[in-house]
Amino acid sequence: AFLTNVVQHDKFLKGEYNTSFIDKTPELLVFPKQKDRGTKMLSYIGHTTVNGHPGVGIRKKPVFEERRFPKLNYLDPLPEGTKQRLDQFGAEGLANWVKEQKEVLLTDTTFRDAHQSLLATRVRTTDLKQIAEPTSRILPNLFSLEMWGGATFDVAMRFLHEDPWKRLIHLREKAPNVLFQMLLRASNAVGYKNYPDNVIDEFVLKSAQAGIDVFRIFDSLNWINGMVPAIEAVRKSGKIAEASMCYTGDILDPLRSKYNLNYYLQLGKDLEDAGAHILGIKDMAGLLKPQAAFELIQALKDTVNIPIHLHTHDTSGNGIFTYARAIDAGVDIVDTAISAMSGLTSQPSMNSLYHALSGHPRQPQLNIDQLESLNGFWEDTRKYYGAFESGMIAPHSEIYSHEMPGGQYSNLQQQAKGVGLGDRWDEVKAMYGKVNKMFGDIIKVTPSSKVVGDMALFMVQNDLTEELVYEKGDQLDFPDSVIELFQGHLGQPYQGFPEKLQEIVLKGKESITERPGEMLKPVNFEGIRETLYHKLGRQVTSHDVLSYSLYPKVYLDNEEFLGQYGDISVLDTLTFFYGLRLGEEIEVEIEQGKTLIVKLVSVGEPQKEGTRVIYFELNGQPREVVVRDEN
Ligand code: 3PY
Ligand code: ZN
Repeated sequence: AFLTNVVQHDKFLKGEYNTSFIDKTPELLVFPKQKDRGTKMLSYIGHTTVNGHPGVGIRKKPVFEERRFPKLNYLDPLPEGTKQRLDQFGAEGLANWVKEQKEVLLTDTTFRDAHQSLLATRVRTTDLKQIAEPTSRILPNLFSLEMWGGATFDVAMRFLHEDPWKRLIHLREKAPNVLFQMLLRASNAVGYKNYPDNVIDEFVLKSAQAGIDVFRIFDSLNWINGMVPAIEAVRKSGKIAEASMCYTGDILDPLRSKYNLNYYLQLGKDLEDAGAHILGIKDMAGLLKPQAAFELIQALKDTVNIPIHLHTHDTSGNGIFTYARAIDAGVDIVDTAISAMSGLTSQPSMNSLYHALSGHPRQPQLNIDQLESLNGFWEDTRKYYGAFESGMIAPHSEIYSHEMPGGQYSNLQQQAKGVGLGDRWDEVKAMYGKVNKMFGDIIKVTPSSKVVGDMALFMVQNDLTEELVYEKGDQLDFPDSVIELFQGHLGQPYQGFPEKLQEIVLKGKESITERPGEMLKPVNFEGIRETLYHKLGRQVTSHDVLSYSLYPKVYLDNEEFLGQYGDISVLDTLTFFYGLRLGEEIEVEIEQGKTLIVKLVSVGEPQKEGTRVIYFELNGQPREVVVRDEN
């Protein structure tokens, strides 16, 4: 075990050791506790069978047909793709190659934004891992696969009890030919607040080393100052900085002149000057209308020299039309999702776009029959996550008035239910639009969108109108997130905060106009490593240190959970969410070549102390676990 600890140690692997390595590295002498993985797993399955899964509740475990997998020749060599091109020609070389392509290039968001927007980010690594290689064989011509970042990082730890870094590393092994893309919220990294600059630097570096190639960087107020450290960190790592402008409003509406064409052209220029290799247009709510897309892209093409990558959400149902016009105007790359994971709050369908461009000189190159076979897997897999569907079943053109991002809609709906406003959802949506105006018409995207949502809930809950907020403001206890926004802790909005409201919200509290990351004390990574090492009694990796730096409580809560139940990422998705049916038997591969056979035999009656005994067979031997009945 000692030798294993040595050769697997981060510093050993990086060659950072000398003869005092063993003396100065006490964790080498910490040996993993002999855990009974079987019992822990049975406890999880027993607990889930009896109490259900958070957000799923106790439901009958559904029965589905075997999932369909694409039939491919897996012995054929994997075709090369954009990843090899980046490795060979570097970020600038790749950006130039993109500009030379006649066909429009595609990003597939199925592994990130599509499920963040449709299924509350709940798709698990095991499912992604199973379809990663077929994806990389069927779609080697993709520009990129967006598969990390945004909300996937915290949801992985918080709700899926996974290590987000392992997802990245495992997928990289399975799909080594296509660029991996992540969504980085600039100074907010993959969180909801500004972090010190050294956290951003370290996070970018480690993400690049673990397999991210394209960083889509945005600031939730389109504040360039807030984006510069992230852009610089990405450039230093040798990877692609796709600096993005978030699109809001409507450049075609003369009554909404704050974010007009000139605003976006200036922003595009500023992002190019700040070092972007690619310019992203992040239309997070799906507000960019077809004619506006044409005019915006055409004008940007005349303004910047770097390729343009367009992202939209299909909430209104106009996504394909918007892309068609953007493609006519010369956009280089667009974001799509596999059909079964597309549409509505997700991205437009890749399959549909392919057909829509029949006969068009810029139709992308892809094998549509194979793409349909990939779609079969996603049609089947989406059903596993049925409990997380938002309920939106048809195009939602109201989006043009409330402007809520695709990824926020179902979340805010849940939040509203949580505070007893489920039956006033229409009011909440209308209030969201009003709050936007009160805040001076701000960019709404994580995390600024969350603040607008918090304020809308607060106002509906307290029966407040805009007038009442101004009248009674000194007696109101505004949500913390609202106070922090007006203090400047998320950065500065274009044309500043509305002064009157800022005064009412802050009640004399200080506000800043400097960049928050500059003022925050750098995080002491070595200190965290020590603390975690003592707390967890195991070797701590630089990935652990970063996860903790971004989300200390979520990280530690998950560690505690894993201590109790072990690594449950190895369970199949239906068992993970629903537990087992009486008499059901499953095989679980807990590590390569090591399989447990688990059968649920019976569930005991509730005991006086609120527990139940659950009877299993584990590899044919009877085993019992006691679980708390929380019903
Ligand atoms: C995120 O930040 O997670 C988003 O998807 C914003 O659109
Ligand atoms: Zn998005």
